[in-house]
Amino acid sequence: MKTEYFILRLHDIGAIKFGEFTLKSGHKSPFYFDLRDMISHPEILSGVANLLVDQIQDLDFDYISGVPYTALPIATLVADILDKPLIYIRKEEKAYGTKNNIIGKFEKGEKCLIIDDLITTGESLLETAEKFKNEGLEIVDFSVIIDRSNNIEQYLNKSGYKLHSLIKLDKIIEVLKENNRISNDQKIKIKNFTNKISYKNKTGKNLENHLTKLLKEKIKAKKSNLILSLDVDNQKDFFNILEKTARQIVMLKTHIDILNDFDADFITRLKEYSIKYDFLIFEDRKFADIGNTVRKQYQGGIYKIKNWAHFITVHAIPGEGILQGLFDNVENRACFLLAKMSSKGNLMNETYTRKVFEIGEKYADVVSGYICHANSKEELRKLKNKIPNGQLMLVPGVKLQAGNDSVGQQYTTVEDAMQGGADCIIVGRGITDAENSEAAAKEYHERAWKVYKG
Ligand code: S5P
Repeated sequence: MKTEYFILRLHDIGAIKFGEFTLKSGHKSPFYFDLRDMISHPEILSGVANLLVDQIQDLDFDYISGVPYTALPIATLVADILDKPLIYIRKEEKAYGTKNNIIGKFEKGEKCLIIDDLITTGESLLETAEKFKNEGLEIVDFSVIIDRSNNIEQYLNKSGYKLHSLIKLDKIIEVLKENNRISNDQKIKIKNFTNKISYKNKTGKNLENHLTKLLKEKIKAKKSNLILSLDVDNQKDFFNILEKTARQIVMLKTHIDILNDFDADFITRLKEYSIKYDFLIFEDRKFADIGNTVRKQYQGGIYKIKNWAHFITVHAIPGEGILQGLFDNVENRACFLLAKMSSKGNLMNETYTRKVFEIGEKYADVVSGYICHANSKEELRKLKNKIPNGQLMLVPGVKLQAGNDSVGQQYTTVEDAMQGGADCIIVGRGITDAENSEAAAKEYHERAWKVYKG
């Protein structure tokens, strides 16, 4: 069966529908895919199995798996044709008996290819892969029938996976239009819709403010994703470490109120360093009060943060007023919102994080991105996928080895942070407490950049 014919048959049986459908996200979509009924049409089912076989037969794997329910019968046919053993994961975790969540026999350390019917955000495939990996299997390849995502391959690649998709949404539209199954109007509507809701960009705009652009350009120019968090309590140590590490960093993060010998000269010197070594300045003040108070804290007091910090951190907990208080009538300044902290037991649940992204999207002119931490690259990837297009993800709680400190800090590795989609990593004690801070900064810098550049 040819792909074109397969697309037309899917349309015939109502697996591809056009009209107005409300998605889980609340968006109204002009099209809808549901491949469950393919099992009622043996010639389509075996046709798609053969197309998948053509696509994957040269890949290196020991087992085939299908994500229940829709992809499981298809994976069964593919496994039969290729004479490979089939395994799959129960949809509901077993609460009793042998806690065996994989059905079928397998050897740890062997490779499994996963088949699914559709891919949009990649979240469910990544979750499935993680479950297999927890059981000791190696996962490299995903095979999907319809890819309706917006460039999900590149994200999966960064997490170490390869996506093989049979058809993309553009191809479906093209074939159906050529065969007069959809009108030009419908075609335009579908295109507009997919541009509008790429899986991580609800408004369709590239939400890149002037400061975001500047940071992105600096990342490229310095070939560095490293933000140093220089949390020491005196100027001597501060500038000693800065002198040794400044070449490696794209941005310096301060906690100005930690210094016990702060004076106005400190800011003059800091600015000189920032120009000489070409890094941006980021004061991690974590503002969290009503608009009127934060405005005074930001612009006044002894630190006058607004005058020297390109970026600040802000908690969205007080609501939008905090951003109005901070940035109304302020130019050339932006912030990062705390979306998911690294400290153990923090109260930022999924709903909170989502609302932070919503506020950040609305105020994208002053919000350059988000501070997000998670203990695995998969969890981080999920966060990254929800961040509006153009905004950045900075990941704190990063060390060469995962672990904790004694007061709640949790660390993930440089590789996990970067593979999870970090634009920058924030590193403090991993560098400042190292015997040789220069060498440590170099190592963090190089390891992060290696993943970033792919
Ligand atoms: O969730 C967070 C957010 C931030 S900004 N977790 C954090 O650790 N940070 C900051 O990153 C924290 O205040 C500190 O300055 C730095 C991490 O330091 P480290 O020594 O644990 O690497």
